Amino acid sequence: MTQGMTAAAHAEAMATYAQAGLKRAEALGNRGPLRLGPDGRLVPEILEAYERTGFYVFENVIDEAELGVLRGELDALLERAPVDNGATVDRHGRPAYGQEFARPVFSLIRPLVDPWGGTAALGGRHPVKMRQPAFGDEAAPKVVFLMTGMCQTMASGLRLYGHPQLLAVAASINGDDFVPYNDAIFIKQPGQGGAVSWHQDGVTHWDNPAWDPGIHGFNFQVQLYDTSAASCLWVVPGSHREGKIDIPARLAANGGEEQLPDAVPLACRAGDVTIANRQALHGSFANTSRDFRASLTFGFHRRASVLGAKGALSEEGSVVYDEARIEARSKVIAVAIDARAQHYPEAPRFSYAPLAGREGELAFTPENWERIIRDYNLNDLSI
Ligand SMILES: O=C(O)CCC(=O)C(=O)O
Repeated sequence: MTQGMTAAAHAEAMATYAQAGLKRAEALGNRGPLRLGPDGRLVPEILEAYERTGFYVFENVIDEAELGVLRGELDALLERAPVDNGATVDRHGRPAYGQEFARPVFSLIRPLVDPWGGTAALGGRHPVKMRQPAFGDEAAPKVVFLMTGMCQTMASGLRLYGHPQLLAVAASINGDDFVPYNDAIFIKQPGQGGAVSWHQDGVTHWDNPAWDPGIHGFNFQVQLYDTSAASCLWVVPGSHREGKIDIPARLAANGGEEQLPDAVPLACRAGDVTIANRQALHGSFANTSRDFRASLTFGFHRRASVLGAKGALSEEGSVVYDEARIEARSKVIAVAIDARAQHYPEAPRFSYAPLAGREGELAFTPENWERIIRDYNLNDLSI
C-alpha cells in the first residue's frame, strides 16, 4: 500500500470516502434497536439482515450510567498503561498496571501505524499494510492500541460480559450452547490511533466440507464513545458468504488503494453495540480524525465450530479444544452473569444453558474470581 502521505492529506481523503460510505450503509437496513421476540431470540428481520449483510448495529443498548462506569474504569487503566510493550512503569513513573497477569494487558504502537498488515502476526491474516500517514514526530511516545482481559481488568467489563440482551444475541446466532471466543478493546486515539488492515478473522474452517457463512462466529463491539466513519470499523457487506477472500487481489483490483469501494462504516453513537460476522472482510484506517474510539470487542462461536478444533491465532496450535477447555472458558460467562445480577438485582438475568443448574457453584465471589476469572484469557477459544 502506498505510504508517505501526510496525516492531513489522509484525513481529507477519509472525509470524502466516509461520506460515500455512510450513504451506502444507510441503504442496507441493518441498524436499529435490539429486539427480541417472545422466545427470547432476535426477531427474524434482524437475523435476516445480519445473515444478508454480515453485520448489524444495535442502537442505544448500553445506558448512560453503565457507559459512565465503563469509561471511568477504562480511563483509569489507560492512565496506568506501561510506556511501551514490556515496560514496567507508566508515563508517570509508577508501576504500570497489570503486570501480575499472565498475558500482557496492553499492546502499544507508534502513532498511526498498522502493526499487523503485511506481517505473519495472527496467522498472517492481514496480508496488506494500510497507509501509515506520517505522524511528524519520530520521538512521540507510543500509544495504546489494544487491551485484553476486560473481564479481569474492569469490574464493569465483567458485568458487561454477562449482559442478558447481548447473550441472547449470541444464543440466537450460535445456538443455546454457544461458547466464548476472546475479547479485546480497540483504542483509537484521536490523530494517533493505528490501522487494522483488511482481513477476515476466521482461520480454521475455510476448507471444512461443512463450511457455511456462520462457522467462524461473530464479534460484538460495544462503543463507549460516539464513533465517526473516519475512526470506526469498516465492513464489506455480504463478504462473509464469499469464503476465503484473496485480499491482495481485491486491493490490487482497486488500484492498490485501501479505500475499498463497496465497504461501509459501522459509525455508532456511544452505547450502540455492533455485531460483525468474523468471516466478513473488515478493517479500520489510521485514525487521523479528532474522534476517540474505544470499542469493547468480544466474540462467541457455535460449540460445534470449536469442539475438537486446534488452537489458532494467539493460542497454542498444539492445543485441542476439548470439553474441559471449553467449560473452563465458558464459566466466565456464568460468573459474569452473576456479577451483573448482583450489581443490577432488578434487571433480568440470562440463563446460560450449558451451565444451567450450576449457578450456586459459579456465583460471583472472591474465590471464584481467583479460580475462574484470573487469567481466564489463557483459555480463549480462537478459530
Ligand atoms: O475495531 C477495529 O478497528 C478492528 C476490529 C477487528 O478487526 C476485529 O474485531 O476483528
